[in-house]
Formats: sequence, structure tokens, C-alpha cells
Amino acid sequence: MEVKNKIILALDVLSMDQARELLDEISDYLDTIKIGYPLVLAEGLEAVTQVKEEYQCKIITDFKVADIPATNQKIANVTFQAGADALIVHGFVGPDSVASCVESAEKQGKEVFLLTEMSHPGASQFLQPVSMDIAHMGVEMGIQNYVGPSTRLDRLEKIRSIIGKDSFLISPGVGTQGGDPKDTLKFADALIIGRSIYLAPDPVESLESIIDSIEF
Ligand code: FNU
Repeated sequence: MEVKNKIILALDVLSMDQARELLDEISDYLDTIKIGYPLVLAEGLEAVTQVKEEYQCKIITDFKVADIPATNQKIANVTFQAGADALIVHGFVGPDSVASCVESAEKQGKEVFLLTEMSHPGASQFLQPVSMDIAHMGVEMGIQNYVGPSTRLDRLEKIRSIIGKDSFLISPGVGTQGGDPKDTLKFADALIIGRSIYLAPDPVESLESIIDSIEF
């Protein structure tokens, strides 16, 4: 996946009005937007369809899918039919659950991102002990796309070494959660950024300064 300016916007606003107000200002800088539960639970899955059509961008749906294979497959099918280009899937549920999403994606010409380790402090308790195993599982399954934390660069580096240089790794946790954009891009292909942009007094200025910090 190609990501303009190496920045994926996490569109965690709670209405389409807020989404449009933000995107009308900053969509020129972006071609990939991540939509998760906040906006979809507030406005329905149509939010995915609408943002994609109105802003001509790729949509990564962040549903962290983590159910049995049969249910995962239904979630993936419905999400891709709504226009999502990619779906973030939890790895800890095991290869059969992940495979059902991969199968759905392949049938529809879409993509799956495998979530290895999360970026928040609590991820160290249960997820961290298995996150490298999840990355290895992804490699064994032939998965191309991964999510890993910008808040623990030593861990992100390890994930990159497991998945290899040709895999595509996107990283949340930049800005508000403490991750540094430029340092994260030593290991990741693109950054996921939400609050540092949409809560900024001037989202354009914030985005431009992040882009400058990456380039220089
Ligand atoms: P911001 N997100 C995350 N950490 O933060 N999908 C993870 O490990 C992960 C995620 C999402 O902090 C989070 O849900 F797997 O405001 C939010 O949508 O920049 C975004 O990444 C980070 O938002």
C-alpha cells in the first residue's frame, strides 16, 4: 500500500459533520484514512462508504477483529462490501481466525493488517509476551501488512526484523501517546496519527509540522 506523506489519519471523531469539517481542511495532505469503532458506532458503517467516496481515499477499518473464524468472516465481508480497502485484525486469536479474514479479503481484492503488539501501557501485560509469536505467525501465513507500536521502538524494530523489509508496517502511538514520527519511520512504512491532528487548534499547521519533521 502506498500512503501519501506516510501519514494515515485516525478519524476518531464522533460524527460525519466533524469528520467533514476536518477532512475539508486537511484531505489534500492525505490519501489513507483509518476509521474505527468511534465513528462507525456513532454514524454507522455508511461512514466508511461516505468518507471513501467524498474524499477519494483508501480506508483502513480498525475493527481489531478478534472472534471465531465464522464470525470474523462475516465481519470482514460486510466491512469490505461497505468499501473498506483494508481491515485491522487481531493476531492473538490464532491462525484460523486470521485466515478467515484473509480469505474474505482475497476474494474481494482487499487487504488485511495483522495487529502484533499494541501501543498502550497495558499491552505489556498480556499482549507483549506473545506479540513476536504473532508476527512469526503472520509471516508463516504469508501476510504482507502489519501494525506495531510507535511507543516502544525496540519492539517495533524486532517486529520489523521478523516480518522482513518487504512487509508493510504501520505504526500508531505517535504524538499524543508519546511516539516520535521520524524515529518511528526508521522501522515503520507509515504512521497512524489521530489526536495530534484532529484535536490541534490548527490541524493543517499540525499536519504540516509533522510532515516537515519527517522530511528534514
Ligand atoms: P492517537 N491504535 C492505537 N494503538 O493507538 N489501532 C494500537 O496499538 C492499535 C491501534 C489506534 O493516539 C487507536 O485506536 F493497534 O489519537 C487510534 O485510533 O494518535 C489511533 O490508533 C491512535 O490515535
